[in-house]
Amino acid sequence: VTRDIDALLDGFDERKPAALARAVSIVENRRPGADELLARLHPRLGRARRIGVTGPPGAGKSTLTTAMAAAFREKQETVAVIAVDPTSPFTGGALLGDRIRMEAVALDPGVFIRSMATRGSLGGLAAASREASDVLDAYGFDQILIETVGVGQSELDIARTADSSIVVLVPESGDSIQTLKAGLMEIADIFVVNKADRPGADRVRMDIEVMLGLRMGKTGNAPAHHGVDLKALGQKERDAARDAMNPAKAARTAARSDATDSWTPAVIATIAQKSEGVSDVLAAVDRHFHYLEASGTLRERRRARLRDRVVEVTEGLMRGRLWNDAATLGVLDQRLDAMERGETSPFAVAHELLSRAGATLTRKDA
Ligand SMILES: Nc1nc2c(ncn2[C@@H]2O[C@H](COP(=O)(O)OP(=O)(O)O)[C@@H](O)[C@H]2O)c(=O)[nH]1
Ligand SMILES: [Mg+2]
Repeated sequence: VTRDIDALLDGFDERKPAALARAVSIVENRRPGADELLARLHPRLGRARRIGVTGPPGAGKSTLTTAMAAAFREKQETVAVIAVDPTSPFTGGALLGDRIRMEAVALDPGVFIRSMATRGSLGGLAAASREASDVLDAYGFDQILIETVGVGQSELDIARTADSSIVVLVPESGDSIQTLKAGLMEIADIFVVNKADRPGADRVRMDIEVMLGLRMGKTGNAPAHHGVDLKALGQKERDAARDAMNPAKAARTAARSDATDSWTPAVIATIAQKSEGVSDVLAAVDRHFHYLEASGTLRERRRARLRDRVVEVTEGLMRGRLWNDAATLGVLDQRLDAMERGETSPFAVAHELLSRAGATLTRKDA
């Protein structure tokens, strides 16, 4: 296995697409050697920007992702796209549509596209998309776009592996408030109101801005609302006070500021089908990345991700080693009689298993 991985890494150095495709498949399908491959790739991580694109089905995520990929390419940046769509397996019409639309950019060697359908648990999908992102990062892609349907906890987990999260809504999201309550509000670094060619886009944009403004007010980012004597203030303070009474405007102003101590999501209208507004989305992504770097949030987020990763891997290793260990299972079975008679308890046995597990848990071969 190690020799195979050496060959793969050589392929990475020579930027061979076949090596990339193989490496992605190995981690996606958790084939033997996946852990060693990821371990060897680790020193190469950290260059790519990971951008999540999340939102309800049909909002235009794939269309926007494709338009963003094309826009990045115009700036000579390489782009990888991971489309995670548990609601539509490969045979589904929606995904077929995605693939046809994406074909235009797919012929470009500076673009890599991989669809991941649900296989086993959604939790596994989050891990697979994150590890695939690691491989793409190590290979040297500038931008990694991760499309996921924002409908449940696991999809939010996928979104959380991104540096910047874009939440896509549409005018028809009369349920937009509902969507936002479902956790999307918390993960959104940038809101896109797509299908702005349809009526109601302004309304949705305003709703989001009001909500952002109210949230800012609550967390104390905006000046107090009450008892402000406008005449006693300078122009700047007067503007700030007026903004405070108008949450939507306050949010718009804050979203444009270069402050690095806080981030207020930009709300951008797009017609993804015609690539309208897409350059604004890219500019917002750039500004967000600048904020992440300048505020130290990027480093914080990446360190938190490393920490989570170690916890997750450790738990997986412990579980696998313990329950695949014949001696451990033997002791467990031996204690059944005593537990049945009430002479010992599951808790006491659990402690016993753990205290004799040291060598099992730390052995290197497993
Ligand atoms: N009118 C309009 N339709 C759009 C726009 N963007 C995407 N669509 C259409 O909306 C449908 C769903 O788009 P898709 O990108 O597959 O959505 P996803 O499920 O969020 O990935 C497709 O028929 C697109 O052509 C837009 O800006 N305006
Ligand atoms: Mg899609």
